[in-house]
Amino acid sequence: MQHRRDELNRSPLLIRGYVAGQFTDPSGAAEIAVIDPTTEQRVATLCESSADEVDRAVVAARQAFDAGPWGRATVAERQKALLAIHDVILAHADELAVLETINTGIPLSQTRHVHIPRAAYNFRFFAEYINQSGGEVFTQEPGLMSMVTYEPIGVCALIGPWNMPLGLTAMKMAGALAFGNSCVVKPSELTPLTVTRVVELIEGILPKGVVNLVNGRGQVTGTALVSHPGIDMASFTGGTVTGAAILGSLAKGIKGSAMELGGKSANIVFADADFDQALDAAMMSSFMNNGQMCLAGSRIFVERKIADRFIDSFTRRTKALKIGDPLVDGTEIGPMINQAQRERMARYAESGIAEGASLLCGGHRYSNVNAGYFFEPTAMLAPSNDIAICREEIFGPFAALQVFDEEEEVITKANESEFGLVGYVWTDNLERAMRTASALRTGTVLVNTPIVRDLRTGFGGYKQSGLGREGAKGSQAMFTEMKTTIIARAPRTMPRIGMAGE
Ligand code: TXE
Repeated sequence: MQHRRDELNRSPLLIRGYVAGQFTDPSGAAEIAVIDPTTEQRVATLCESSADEVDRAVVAARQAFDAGPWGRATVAERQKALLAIHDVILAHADELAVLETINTGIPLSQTRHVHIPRAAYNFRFFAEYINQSGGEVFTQEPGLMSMVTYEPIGVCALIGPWNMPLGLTAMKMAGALAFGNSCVVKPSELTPLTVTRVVELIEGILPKGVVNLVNGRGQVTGTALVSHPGIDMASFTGGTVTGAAILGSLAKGIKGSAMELGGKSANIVFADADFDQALDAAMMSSFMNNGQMCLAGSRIFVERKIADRFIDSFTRRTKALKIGDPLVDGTEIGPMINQAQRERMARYAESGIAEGASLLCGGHRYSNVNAGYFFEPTAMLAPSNDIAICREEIFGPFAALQVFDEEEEVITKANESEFGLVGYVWTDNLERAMRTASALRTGTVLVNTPIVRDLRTGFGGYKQSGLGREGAKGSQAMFTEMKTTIIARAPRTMPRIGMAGE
């Protein structure tokens, strides 16, 4: 693995666009260094797709959709292609996991066992789903039939984030392709390595122009893509501010949108919960993925009766997290994606202290390394829910703990958020679990379990956490147009107007 990093340092990859079945000519493109956040060394050079290249990608996707065979392919043909993509990702799983870890700083144990298998499974899931899903038929009266069918929406702009680059982008690609669309994919400019490699690996599986790739910054390539009149919808995962800007562009063309945005998820631990399970899960949902997860349960509410013990154990375990090179076995926390994210952590630690929170551990740049954007895993005890560390998405290894006394009080506090992505509840009392789950204003509630993703269910958020849901029916709603066809099977009785002219 280290040899792969050395190799990339010696000869960085060239990241280009892919349009109508060909990697694009990078001459004249603005070049952006893609950095390994562990070493701060360049591992690739991204040749930015200009507005012109974006235009060519959208036109290629349009032509593939309007005139090509994919939108008309049979279910069996689409299944075959999706399963081939699944297989090719799994066949290259080790290579992709190492690339993902080098590019993101996320520990290899997680990219290898979670990100890459999940990326592959998305394609398999949708291959199976399209075999089972269908439309609906209603009869209003004898002789009249209403038929609802789901048809591909057309050209989908798929914009991915940097915190799970392949897994989250693959979810969008699998859904869009399964329902017969063509797409233009734009990975984050910080983490284009694995998506670009997969586009290379799947060459030949799909007709030309069905999958196109553009690479570049949000303000350049991203803006050109979401404001292009030739797209039919955009599916975006990323920050809420960026999501709002994209919605503004889409609104001008009345285009469809699906937004998976930020979160500030509450993790409520009642005193009757299984203490060890709740603690293990609180650690996981605060620090997995280096804490850079939209679904992080990093706003932890602990009932007073167990608060001292819980906070003490949580702090000791946070201090003991193994920080280091994410390629090395046993590393639990790697670097932040870039310097800006590391500085953001430090600013939140300072703001927490200024607003009266106590620092339990961490709070500073981790300096026991020669390079890399490392930050100490941090836990703070907050005096109230109103301060920035309890309100804003921090997106790093940073937990804000609060103590509560009453069920009603904690539900109110959990819902006092602009976000509504996930809620975690830990209790042994079934009625309380049901009450709390139904009171939480979030798209997903997890009771006595850390995150579990079941693709048959929808994932997405209430409030500023997004629009739409990813997974089975949610993805179908996102990537299809619902068409109603009403058919008369017998002559209709209707008022005969204008008969004076007869
Ligand atoms: O991501 P952005 P950023 C949150 C997290 C983080 C914050 C900012 O809190 O600190 O967002 O992160 C593309 N038109 N999340 O700025 O901007 C961009 O190129 C079209 C939550 O790094 O959201 C990239 O491909 N595209 C999150 C993608 O949007 C644009 C995951 C995401 O970038 C664009 C990541 C534009 N105007 C960050 N501007 C989650 N929900 O999981 C940017 N992009």
